[in-house]
Amino acid sequence: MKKSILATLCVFVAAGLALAVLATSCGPQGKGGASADLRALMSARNLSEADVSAALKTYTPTGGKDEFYLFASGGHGGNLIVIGVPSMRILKYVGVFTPEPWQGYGFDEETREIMREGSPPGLSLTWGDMHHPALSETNGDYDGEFIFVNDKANARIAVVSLRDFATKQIVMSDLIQGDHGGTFVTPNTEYVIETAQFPAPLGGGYAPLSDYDDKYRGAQIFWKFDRARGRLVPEESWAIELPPYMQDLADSGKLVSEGFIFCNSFNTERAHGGIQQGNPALESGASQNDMDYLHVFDLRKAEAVVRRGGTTTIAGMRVITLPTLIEEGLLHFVPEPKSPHGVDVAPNGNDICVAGKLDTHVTVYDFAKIKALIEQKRYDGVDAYGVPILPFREAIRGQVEIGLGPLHTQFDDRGFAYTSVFIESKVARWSLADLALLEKTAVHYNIGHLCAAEGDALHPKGKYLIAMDKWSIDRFNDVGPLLPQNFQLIDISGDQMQVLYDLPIPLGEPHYAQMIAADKIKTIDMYTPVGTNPVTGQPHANAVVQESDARIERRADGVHVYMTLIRSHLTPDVIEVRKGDRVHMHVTSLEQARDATHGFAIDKYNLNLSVEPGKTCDAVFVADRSGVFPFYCTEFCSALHLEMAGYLLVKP
Ligand code: CUK
Ligand code: CUA
Repeated sequence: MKKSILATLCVFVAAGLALAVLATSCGPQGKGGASADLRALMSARNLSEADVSAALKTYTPTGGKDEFYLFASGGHGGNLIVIGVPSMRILKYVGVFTPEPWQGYGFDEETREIMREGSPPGLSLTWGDMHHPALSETNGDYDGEFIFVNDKANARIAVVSLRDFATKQIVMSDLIQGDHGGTFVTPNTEYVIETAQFPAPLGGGYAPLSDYDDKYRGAQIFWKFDRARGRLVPEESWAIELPPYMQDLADSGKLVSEGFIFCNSFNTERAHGGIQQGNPALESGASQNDMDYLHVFDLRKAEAVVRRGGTTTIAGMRVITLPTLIEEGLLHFVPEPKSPHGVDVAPNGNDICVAGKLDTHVTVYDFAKIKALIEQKRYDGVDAYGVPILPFREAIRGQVEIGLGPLHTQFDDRGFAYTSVFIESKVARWSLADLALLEKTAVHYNIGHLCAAEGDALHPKGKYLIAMDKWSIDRFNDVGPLLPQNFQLIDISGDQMQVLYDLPIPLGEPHYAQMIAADKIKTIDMYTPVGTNPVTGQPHANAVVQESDARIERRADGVHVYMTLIRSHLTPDVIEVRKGDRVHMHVTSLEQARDATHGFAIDKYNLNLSVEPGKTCDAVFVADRSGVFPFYCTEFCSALHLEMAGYLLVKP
C-alpha cells in the first residue's frame, strides 16, 4: 500500500505537479518519475505522463466525495442530471418533465399532479426540452436550496428542491409558446425569469403570418418565487411584452447593475420562414442585419408600474405592454453584433458580455456607460416599435477577438473569462481587466455552453470547467447512429488549461449546467416523520404509520388499499377487487434506515412506485382486466426481497 502511494507521488513529480518536498521521498524509484510497475502499466495502456497526471486529478477512491455538484440539463430527455466533479461520476437523474419510473415520478398521484398542473388543460405532457438550469441564489451566490429548469418546447418552468433532489412544481403560462431564455434568477431569487423564443400572438390566439409585425410578440415572464413555500406564485408573477424578435438568453444584473435585466436577441429582421412561398429560410432571413439588440430592462421601475396596476391581463398573466415599457422608460436597446447567443454579466457587475454567433468577438458592455446614456437620453433613434436605441460605441468597454462562433461566457476567481467557441471547437480564456485573449484550448466537437465552478455567480470558485460538447464522433465506443454528448472536464487552475476527462452523456442534449460547491448542498436522509408526502413535505392524509392499521376499505369511489412496506413484506399482500373497480393505493414505507427503499409494481398495470423511507404516496388505477396480477417490490431491499410480493386478484 505504502509503496503504491509513493509511486503515485512520483508520478506527480514526473508530471511536474508535486511539491518539491515530496520529491525527496521518492528515493531511487523517483529517477524515471514512476516505479517500474507504473511504467509497465502506462506502457501497456499506452498512457503518457500527461494522461496519468489527468487521471490523478479526477480519480476518486471508493468512499471519496466530490468537491462540486454539477447540475446539467438533460435536454430533450426532459430530466436533470447530477454529476460529481472532479470524479465525473453520475449521481442521479432527477425526473422533471419526463416520467422516471425508478423514482415513481409520473406514476404516483402526487407527481402525476405536478405533471398535469404544468400541462395544457386535459393533457399531461410527458416530455420537455430542458435547456438552462438555474440554482437559487442569495446575495448573488448559489445557496444550494433549489434549482429551476425550463422546458423550451412547452414554455414551462420547474422547481426542484435540493433537500431531496425531487421536482416540486411545474408552471406553464399560456402567454407564450416555447421559451428558450429560461431560467435565470435575480440575485436573491425573488424572480425566476423565462423568455419566449418564438414570437406568437400573446395568450395563444391565432393570427396569420402576414400579420407577424403587428400581432406577433415576444415576452419575458418574471415568475415570483416564494422561498418559504418553495413554489413559484403565478398570481404574483407578471410579464413584459417585447417586439417580435427572437429574444434569447438573459442574465440578472449584480452589484452596480442589480435591478436590471439583460437579454440578447436575434432575428431583429423579423424573418419567419416560408421557403415555399419564396421567402428566405429562417437561418438566412434572420442573419441579414449586422446588429441585433441587447435588451436592457429596468426591473425595479417595472415593479412600481406593476404595483400601481399599469398592466394588461393576458391569459391570466399581468403584462406591461410595449407602449407602457417605452413610455415609462423601462426598456432600452443597445446594438449587438451579429445574431448573438447569450449575455453574461461578469462578477464585477459592470461588464456585460455578449458573443455573436456570426461575429468573432465578445463585446463587453460597460454598465456605467449604459446607465449614463439612459439618464442623458442619448439615443441613436428608435426601433420599428419605438424602443430607444443607445449608441453602440459609447456603450461598450471594448471587444475581444475570440475566434469563429463564440457563444457563452463564464468566469473564474482570478479575473479570467472563458468563452466557448463553437465553430472552432475551443475554449478561449481571456482577461477581463485588459480584454486580452490569453489562450485557446481545443475541446471536442461543437462546444455549446461551458460551465465553470459557480462561474456565473458573484464569487466564482475557479478550478474546474466543463466543456459541453454536442458531438462525440470518434470519441467513445460506437453505439449506432445516435451518439451521446460529451462533457469534458478541464482543469483551469493552472497557467494552461488542461483537459482531464471525457464523460459521455447518454440522456439528452444538455445545453447548460451549473456547478456548486458540494458543502452547500444539505439533503435530508429520509422523510420524517413516517407518512410524509414528499411533494408537500407535510404529513400525508392517507398515511398509515403502523402495520396494524393497514387495511382495505370498499367505498363509493372504489377500493382503498392502505398499505405498509417494511423489509420484507407488503401489508396487505392479497388484494381482491372486482373487474371495473377503481383501486386507490395508499402506500407508506415504515422504514427508517437510510437507502432502505422499496418499490411497488403491479404486473401489466403500468405502475411502479418508489417508496423511500418514511414516504407515503398514492396511486389510482382501474382494474379493467380480470385475472391474477402479482405485485412486488422493485428494489432489491434485503435477502428476502424476492419474497416481498403479493397478489392482486381481479374477479370477473
Ligand atoms: S443554448 Cu444550447 S448551446 Cu439553449 Cu443556452 Cu447555447
Ligand atoms: Cu422491498 Cu425489495
